[in-house]
Amino acid sequence: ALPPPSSEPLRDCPLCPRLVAYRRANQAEHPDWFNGPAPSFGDPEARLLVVGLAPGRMGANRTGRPFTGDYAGVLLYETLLKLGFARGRYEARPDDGLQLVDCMITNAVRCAPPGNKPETSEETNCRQFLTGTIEALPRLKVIVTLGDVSRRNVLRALGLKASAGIAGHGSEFAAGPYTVLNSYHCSRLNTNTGRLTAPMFEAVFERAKALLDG
Ligand code: DU
Ligand code: SF4
Repeated sequence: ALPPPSSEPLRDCPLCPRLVAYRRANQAEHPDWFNGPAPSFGDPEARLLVVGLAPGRMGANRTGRPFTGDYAGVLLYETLLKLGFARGRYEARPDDGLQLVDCMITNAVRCAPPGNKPETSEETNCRQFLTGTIEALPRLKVIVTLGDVSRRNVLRALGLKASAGIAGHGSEFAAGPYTVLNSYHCSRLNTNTGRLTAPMFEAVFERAKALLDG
């Protein structure tokens, strides 16, 4: 039998040449930044997995923790704190002591893509680590997907077709042994335009909580 897929890429993962070049350029310009594949963050016993798109250049790519320092992280971490999926305080630094509770956060693509836009081949290359992350969580029940790239990659990481899910904010469907809850991505663009409001985002995590408590 094949070994299980790895949940974490190598620190200098070579699989996506365009993203490797971007990491190197960022490293040359900002040697004090993380500039690598952002590892998953959270509770290894999590029943809830949150899957983002990819690190922001000046956010997770700088700090090394998903959504940390990204504008999107403010709403995400404040919502997790409010619902009890995190404790402590989010201060946009990886050493702020914030702890996730019954929750883990990862990204469909682990390296920052130029313009926040990964190419399809990069999603494909990185999907093995998403599969590995899912398989490494023994208690996992609910997956929150942030945006459509996340939704499609989670389905494919589970060996399903992207069409097996339902697009759009608030959709809910079974995917293998898990329930997927889909949300619009909590990016600055979506929150500034009102496409995604804080109550809309909270409702997704309230539903996750109800599924886990039920
Ligand atoms: O524009 P912004 O809200 O600062 O977020 C940048 C961009 O990266 C946005 O599309 C959210 C996304 N993102 C993510 O998917 N995962 C992360 O860990 C950090 C940021
Ligand atoms: Fe490797 Fe994923 Fe980074 Fe591509 S995006 S280089 S597969 S860690």
